[in-house]
Amino acid sequence: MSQISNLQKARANYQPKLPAVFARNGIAIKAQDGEATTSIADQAQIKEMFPHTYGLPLVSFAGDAGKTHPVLKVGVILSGGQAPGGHNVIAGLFDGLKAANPGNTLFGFLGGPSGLIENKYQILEAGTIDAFRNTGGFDIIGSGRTKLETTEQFDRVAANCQQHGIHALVIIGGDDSNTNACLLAEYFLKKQVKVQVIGCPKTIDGDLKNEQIETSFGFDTATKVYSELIGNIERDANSAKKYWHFIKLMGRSASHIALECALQTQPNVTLISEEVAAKKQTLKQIVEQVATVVRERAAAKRNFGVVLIPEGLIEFVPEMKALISELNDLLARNDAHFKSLPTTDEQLQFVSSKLSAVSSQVFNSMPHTIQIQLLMDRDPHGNVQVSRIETERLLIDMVQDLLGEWKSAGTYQGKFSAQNHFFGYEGRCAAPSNFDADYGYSLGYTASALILSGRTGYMAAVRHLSKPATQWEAGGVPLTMMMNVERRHGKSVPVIKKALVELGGKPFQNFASQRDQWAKNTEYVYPGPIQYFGPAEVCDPPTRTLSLERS
Ligand code: FBP
Repeated sequence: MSQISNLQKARANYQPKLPAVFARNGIAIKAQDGEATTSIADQAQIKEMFPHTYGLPLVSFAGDAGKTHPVLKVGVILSGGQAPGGHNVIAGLFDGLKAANPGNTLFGFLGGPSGLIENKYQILEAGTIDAFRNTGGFDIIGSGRTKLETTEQFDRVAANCQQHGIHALVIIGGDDSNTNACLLAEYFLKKQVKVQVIGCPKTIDGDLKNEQIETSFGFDTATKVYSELIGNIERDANSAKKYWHFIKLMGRSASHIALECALQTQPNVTLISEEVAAKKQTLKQIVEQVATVVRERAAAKRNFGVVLIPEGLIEFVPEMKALISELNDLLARNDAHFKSLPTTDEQLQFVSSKLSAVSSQVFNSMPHTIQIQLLMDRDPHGNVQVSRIETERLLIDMVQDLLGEWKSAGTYQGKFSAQNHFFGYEGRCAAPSNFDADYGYSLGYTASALILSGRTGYMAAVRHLSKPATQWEAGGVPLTMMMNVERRHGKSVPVIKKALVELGGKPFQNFASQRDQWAKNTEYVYPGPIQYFGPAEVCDPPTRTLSLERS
């Protein structure tokens, strides 16, 4: 890295805050076992699938100064999409390991899980770690989306670890990566491979959370970046008073990002996929809902507004959900034939002819560009890549058509001029907020403490996150505790349960109680950019979601 910005220089000196137990004792701590645990659902099946790691106790840490630790070698990978705070997880892990014994070594496996399988690594030295402290991105060792799931892969990972004498692996990833961390921990215990496996909760999507894990790192910074941009657009909309802005936000299936940004910026319309599914809303009904707000604002001479759209929306609309699931099966079964078709038109025709009558009708009613986007390659987990489907454009076109019909019928007299935006990559590598810098570092430090206490099959957990960091508590949660059994590609498999927006939860309820006002009036809030220097109330507050959920 040749040149760095002035902010980066100043930010390099930021010392992330740690939970009190570490702030007082450093890594000289003792692990304490809590109660034995059970999985959140499907207990009998999960117990049978994970005989060695099921039922482990919760772990917390207390002071125990003076203990010496043997020399350890630890490997780390970053898995999946980038999330601000990842570099600090690695820095916290490094500092915890070095504090325990300066002879400890940290191996960074390159490019995500594939680095672990293919034995591509770099030994992380203090100079490298220092250059990446408090920075965004995953470029210190790179990331990737290879699935670590087969026994052949597990055997290769075991062989690579044994070759280097590695005692423990830390997997920094989302729900799928941590599910695989759990499978790996179980496999190693079964095969008596002496390598511990510890997970860390990462994802901007905010969907890796439960009773024990309050949030994933990255959600805080990403939503603050998007909220800054949305606020800027709202101010532009309210200044020019001539555009409707349709903004799609990343987040995969869950709408946590859209909901958090709505709470921060108070736009006119926010669609929440989980509500669409609960109400079984059709695409037509969603379009009517948005167009009605446009019409009501037009009647008050407000021909402008802002609409937030979660990127997974399309998958939650019942007729689209059915279509996507048919397409997933169809493309998986006919992969070679489909790819051999020479033109896009032939591919579209092939698909349309194989779909059920209902899905074929839905598919054929979509604009050509959306049809093509629906057929794009699935990700390694077999999911449609929702970030590549331009739902925001689809909604603009459909709202425009409906308003046109209303105009002809004399029931609408406004002007509708729309702009589309997609915010995702803009926030994933932002310099971490104080919250994510502190939380990421604390997670890394906690992972080192779990390793030093000999644990495997755990996720590093830091709790009481809505309070100041000095009141945070560190511990470990057995990965099996978060598991349930789900049907994936026709098979029953154990997976960490993905957290969707709960319609009965405080964040959604808070939003729902205000959204009608925000639709009618112009009550925008402009959060401005993340602040790294200044008073705690400006620099440190957690997300609204976390505050509401944990207050
Ligand atoms: P993770 O679950 O890996 O953290 O995904 C985060 C995410 O940004 C999603 O919001 C988005 O749908 C996806 O990654 C985009 O994937 P890609 O980086 O492969 O374009």
